[in-house]
Amino acid sequence: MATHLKNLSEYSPVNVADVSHKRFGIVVAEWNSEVTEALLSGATKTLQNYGAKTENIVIKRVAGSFELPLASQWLAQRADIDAVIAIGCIIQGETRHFDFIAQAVAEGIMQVGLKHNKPVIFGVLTTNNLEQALERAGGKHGNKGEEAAITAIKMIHF
Ligand code: DLZ
Repeated sequence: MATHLKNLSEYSPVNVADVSHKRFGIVVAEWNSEVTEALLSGATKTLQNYGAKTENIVIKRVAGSFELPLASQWLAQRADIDAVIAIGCIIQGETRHFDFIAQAVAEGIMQVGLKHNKPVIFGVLTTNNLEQALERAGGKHGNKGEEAAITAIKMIHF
């Protein structure tokens, strides 16, 4: 578990370790799939470690991170989904594409959570290069997918 995240049992008086009756939606961008699939794996394993059932984790794939907000909305508006995790990896290129996509995705994902009054977690890496992304997708800097899953559980038990 990421060191900066508090132990879940310290975080809330309720037994947050049990999410066996919760349903999660995960949207995964296919761009930089080597990274995003590793993030997805980290997220799903973490949810399962805290009791989530495989059949209660709905996974949907979209082309790129720009599509994450709308797809997150499609999941967030489902009454049976308790929290959504949006997973992507945006890597700095030689054009300003990076800035536009990163900004739009962050803003869009936040808006979906506010609109649907439901946790929509920003599990998107924004890095200078692939190496930095891999370091955060199971490498020396942990796995942002795991962090996103823990954040979703914390928010469900706010
Ligand atoms: C076009 C594009 C570029 C240049 N870079 C990335 C990236 O680093 N990460 C990512 O998730 N998606 C990228 N995309 C694709 C856009 O997110 C989007 O899928 C397309 O612009 C179509 O809307």
